[in-house]
Formats: sequence, structure tokens, C-alpha cells
Amino acid sequence: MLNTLGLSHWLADTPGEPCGAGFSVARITAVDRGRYLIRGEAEEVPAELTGRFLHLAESSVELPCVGDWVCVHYRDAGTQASIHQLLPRRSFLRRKTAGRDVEYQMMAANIDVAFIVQSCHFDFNVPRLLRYLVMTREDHIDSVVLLTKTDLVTPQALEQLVAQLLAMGVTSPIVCLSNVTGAGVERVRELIVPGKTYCLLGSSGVGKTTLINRLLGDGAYETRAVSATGEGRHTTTRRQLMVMEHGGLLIDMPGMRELGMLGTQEGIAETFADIGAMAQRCRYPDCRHEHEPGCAVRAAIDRGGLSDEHLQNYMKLQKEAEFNDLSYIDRRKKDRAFGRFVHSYKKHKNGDGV
Ligand SMILES: Nc1nc2c(ncn2[C@@H]2O[C@H](COP(=O)(O)OP(=O)(O)OP(=O)(O)O)[C@@H](O)[C@H]2O)c(=O)[nH]1
Ligand SMILES: [Mg+2]
Ligand SMILES: [Zn+2]
Repeated sequence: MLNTLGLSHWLADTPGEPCGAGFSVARITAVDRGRYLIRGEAEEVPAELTGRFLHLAESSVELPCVGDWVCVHYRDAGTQASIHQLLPRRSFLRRKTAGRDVEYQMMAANIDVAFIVQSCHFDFNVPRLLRYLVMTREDHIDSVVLLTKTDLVTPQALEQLVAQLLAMGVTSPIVCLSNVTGAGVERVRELIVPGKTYCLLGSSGVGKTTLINRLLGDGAYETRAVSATGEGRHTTTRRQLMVMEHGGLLIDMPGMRELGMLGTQEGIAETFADIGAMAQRCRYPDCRHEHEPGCAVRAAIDRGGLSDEHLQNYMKLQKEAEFNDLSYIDRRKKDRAFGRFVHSYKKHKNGDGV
């Protein structure tokens, strides 16, 4: 059971018993406003953090998120559990929270591959796609681009979209699919390896949940009434991990409105490696590739060896990352959202900390 959840894969570098005597290892399968679901040897059960866990956590980053491995203690004949310890993360996805203060929010942990989902209809947006690629690369997570709703565009239009991505230097595999006709869905299934964990990232309404339903088989996950016109939408509100029949692990995520670029300099450098390589030949080491003499990047654009749009994307992300890093340092001392969370959680628990 635990290996079905990807444990052997996660333990590859850390042999031995991860939790102490009397504790069991389990995986967080869902998080919904401070309430957890976990899965260990048995069925999925609700779980809560111990008072001690909350007391020791110094920021929201140290709280469990979907995909985390934790040490738990079962109660009430195994129908409830308390979470005592968070096991080290092999990878995680985080983002800057929306709002004035720059804070982290953990999205998911122990991810092997991120499916970055965009619809080839209204949602298609290259700069946004690049942000997702930068974010996942920064966290050393492999990425696959999924273009959904191919039934709504002509094959020629689709070809153009893919050409745009390739021209922008996207090197991740790209799969085009339609949840309506089923075209391309089997290619996605073939990419999924048993025991590995995949998450689906992308804007609301691009078809993430619909695809998961297709991959899991009819009615396995969320049943919802969708009319012939596609009305009757069901917006995902919580992150949730599901097990495919052949053993692949899928995490559904709510659509994201704002994607923070916290601490992503390294990811940007890798995504725009072509620009980095050219910049080595600029006359001045601090060249901003604007109007400086001897700028190798500008020269490449003039020669037609680099697209101006690609450079603009790079500069925009670079500026954003610098800004966010600065404001984060200013504000990290007061993790106010976390304080509010602990407060409401303790109230919710009525002080019955374990
Ligand atoms: N035409 C067409 N419609 C699709 C396709 N995939 C999904 N849809 C429709 O698009 C709408 C949104 O799909 P969802 O799967 O709920 O989208 P989501 O990405 O999970 O959205 P959030 O949960 O809000 O993040 C639904 O009405 C689906 O029926 C597709 O390939 N083609
Ligand atoms: Mg959804
Ligand atoms: Zn330059």
C-alpha cells in the first residue's frame, strides 16, 4: 500500500525506518483549510496536527501540504490520526501568496513531474507558461506541457501554437489533447510511471480535473453534471492526491490566479540559458542588454539569431524576481498569515492539543 503511494520511490536515498516506534508513515492526500486527509497502510482517514507540531512550526512552509510524507499516530480504531512529524521533502512547489505581503504558500510536495496545462483556446499565453516552467525548474521538478481543448481550434492553429512554444525555447515535451474527443489522452497516460507523483498546474477552467477523471476512469474521482454545452462547471477548491489503477499518482490543484516568482533567479537562468550564454560575450559583465556598446545579446537579435520577444520575457521575469526577493527580505520576519492560521486552528481544535 505505501509503495503504491510512492514510498519506495521517495525512500530511494533514505533507507531505514523513517518514523520512530509507535508511529506509522503516511502520505498527505488532501488539505482543505487546515484539515488533512492521510493515507497509510489502510484507507484514507482524517488527520490533524498535534499541538506540539503547531508550536514548533516556525512558518507556514513547515506545515504539511499535499504529497508530504508524515509520521502519524492512529486513534479511534484507525479512523482518525494525529500528525506528529513532517518527513524531509525531496521537492516542493511553492508560490508567493496573493496580496500586499510577500509570503510563501506551499502548493505540493514530493512531486516528480509537473504537467503544466494550458488551453489552446482562450487561455494560451506564452509568458505565463514560461513562468510555470521557471518555477518548476527552480525546484528541480521535470515538466511536461499539456495543451488542452484541441477540439476548439483548427489543426493549423494548433500547429502555430506549438511552433510559438518551440520558438520561445520550450524544451519540455509538449502533448496536445482534447478531453472531449480523447485525442492525446493516451499519450499522457503513457508518460505516467507507477510510483511517481505528478501534479497538474494551470489556470482555472483549462481542463485539469476533466483530464484526471479521464485518466482515472469513469466516476472515479469527482462526479459532476456537465451539460452538452460544457456548462455546469465544477471548480476545484482543494489540492488532492489520487492513485491511478496502474500506480501513477496524480495531484489535482485549484486553478492559480497569481503566480509568484520568489527566489527564482536560478530557474530563470536555466530557462533562458541561451541568453545567459550570449551574455558571457557582452563587453561589460553587468550589461543589461539595453543600449550598452559591445552587447552580444543585442547583436544576436540584430542578426536574427534571437527573438526580441524572448529577451523581453527574460527581462520582465528578471525584474519581477528581483523585486519579489527584495520585498520578501523586508517582510519575512512577520509571517502574519501564518499567525492568523495558527490562531484559527487552535480555536478550531478547542485547545485539545495532543
Ligand atoms: N471543449 C473542451 N472542453 C473541455 C476540455 N477539457 C475540459 N473542458 C471543459 O472545460 C471546463 C473546465 O474544466 P475543468 O476540468 O473543471 O477545469 P480545471 O482546470 O479543473 O478548472 P479549476 O478546477 O477551476 O482549476 C468544463 O466545462 C469541461 O467540460 C476539452 O478538451 N475540450
Ligand atoms: Mg479542477
Ligand atoms: Zn549585453
